[in-house]
Amino acid sequence: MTMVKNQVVLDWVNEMAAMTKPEKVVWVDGSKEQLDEIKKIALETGEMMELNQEKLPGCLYYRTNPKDVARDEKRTVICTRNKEDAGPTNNWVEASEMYARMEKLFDGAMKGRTMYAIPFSMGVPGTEFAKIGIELTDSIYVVLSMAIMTRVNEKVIEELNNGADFTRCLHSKAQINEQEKYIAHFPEDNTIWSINSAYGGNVLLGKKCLALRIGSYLGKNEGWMAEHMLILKIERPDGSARYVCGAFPSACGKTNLAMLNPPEYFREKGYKISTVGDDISWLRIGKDGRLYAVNPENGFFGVAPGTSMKSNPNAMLTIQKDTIFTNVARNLDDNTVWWEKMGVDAPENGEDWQGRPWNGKTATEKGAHPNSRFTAPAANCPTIADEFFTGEGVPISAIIFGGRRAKAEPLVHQARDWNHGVFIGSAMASETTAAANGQVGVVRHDPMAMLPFCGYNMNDYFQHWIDMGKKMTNPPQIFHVNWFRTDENDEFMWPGFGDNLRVLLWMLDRCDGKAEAVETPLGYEPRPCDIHTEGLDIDEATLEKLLSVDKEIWKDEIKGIEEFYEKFDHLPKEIVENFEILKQKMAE
Ligand code: OXD
Ligand code: MN
Repeated sequence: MTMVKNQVVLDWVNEMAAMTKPEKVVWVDGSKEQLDEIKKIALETGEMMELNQEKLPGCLYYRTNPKDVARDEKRTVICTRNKEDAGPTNNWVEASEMYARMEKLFDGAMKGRTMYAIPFSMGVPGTEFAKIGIELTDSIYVVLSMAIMTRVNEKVIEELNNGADFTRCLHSKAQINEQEKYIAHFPEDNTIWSINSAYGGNVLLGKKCLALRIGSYLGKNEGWMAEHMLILKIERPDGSARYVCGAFPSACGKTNLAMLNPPEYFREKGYKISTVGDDISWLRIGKDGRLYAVNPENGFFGVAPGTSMKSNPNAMLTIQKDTIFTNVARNLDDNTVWWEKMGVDAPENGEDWQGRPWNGKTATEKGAHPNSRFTAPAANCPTIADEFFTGEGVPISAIIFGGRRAKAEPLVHQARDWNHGVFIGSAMASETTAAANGQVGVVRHDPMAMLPFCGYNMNDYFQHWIDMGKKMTNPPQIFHVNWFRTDENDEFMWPGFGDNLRVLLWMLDRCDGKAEAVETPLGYEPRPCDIHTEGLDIDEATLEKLLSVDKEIWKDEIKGIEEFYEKFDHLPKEIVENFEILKQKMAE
């Protein structure tokens, strides 16, 4: 193994070890031999379990503490010197106060344990987009998950030895004490400290913590963007390839859209969809004035329930090997996994996500936790795009915002220009689902789907969007979609899933200046005849309804946006202007 020689790195690791007091420190180089050794330890101690190696080769099972099953936004903190720099949407504790509080918790937290030091790269090491981090952790689940979700290899160590800067990530599961759990970000020090959790979103520090919260802060200072967006490649029969990014709050079908399977009619014609990313985009302006995106991750950390051969066959095929399953149910007959809406019968001889005997035929409680997950290598995905592996950035034609809206939002609309699109993103909202918190249909504003992930003052984040637009000579077109519009009987009017390609094709034609549109108060919309409906059983009246904008409903929408904006004391004037235009148009 290449040794880490960078003295800055070694000093930091020694300092963290002096505080957390592990029995020993093990550097992780990502080699299969070493990961196999580490895996063996997790199986011996019972930290993880091996699944059926014939049916699910290389797959492991992991369970978290029942109180530690999701990202904990209340315990997630942005720690800056001044409160103003964390802004109105983040929890804030003054940085030195938080260090002092957490130093007490980290003191001796790894006693009797091994500290693993994981040098990792978000993005392909050596590319313009890549950023390096080192995560120190006492959890083997974290080691094995980081080896899937990020790039852990000798190249990263070489970069560090050449003096590369890095994000200092420290994690200890400590005692999983929920009263003393913190996921703390110190953007001014390029540092993340996480303690008392072992759930992925709180402890795989490359993902939400580095790639979004710290990433968005670095992007603001360095002139790029870190966004909660999937990246999709669409190839058309004429040989043209186009790339789009999409930002959606959770439970709005982001992973499904990223792995979309074209309807048969389009497949036969030669349309092809490939996946570049399903959750995070890093975006930079190219020399040609266009916006380029990479997916900085190396794997998928997806929600299992609802994933089936029908809803997302590509995800199902991705998770057949080398995958870690967390908090799903197990079938004890053949030591495989199961979850709700998997599309196969529930096991009678099963175990639920908490390890209790569970009979899927008679059970009244769920077998899998609603936020149970799979952690799978992106390379397993049958639709993964070649560009994912180069890490070079793909030119983005369109940015799509979306939410779950029963009535207010039409199937699709296009922003008049970049600034109007930034307004649309800043005002976007989604209705909560029963699965999420029991209150159905509560509208929650979530600008650019970044509310829990923006690592600095969101006023300034909006300004950064406006400023990026000014620097681009050929910016992406911005669209808003809503796959979830319902009719008088509360039935979805749009089929969704693969058929969403039909809407994407209109967008791409708009980007190419080839499709018609009509102007509405919200922007540009297709006429029903502009949407390809070949092979789809939908009538024009339904399409009309899907595309309609109800000014009465928008009176409340506008009130909702106004209330939401009260938080922000220095919204960019371009956003305020576009809101005024909307209000005028809705009043006409
Ligand atoms: C999320 C996730 O919570 O991707 O957004 O896990
Ligand atoms: Mn996400």
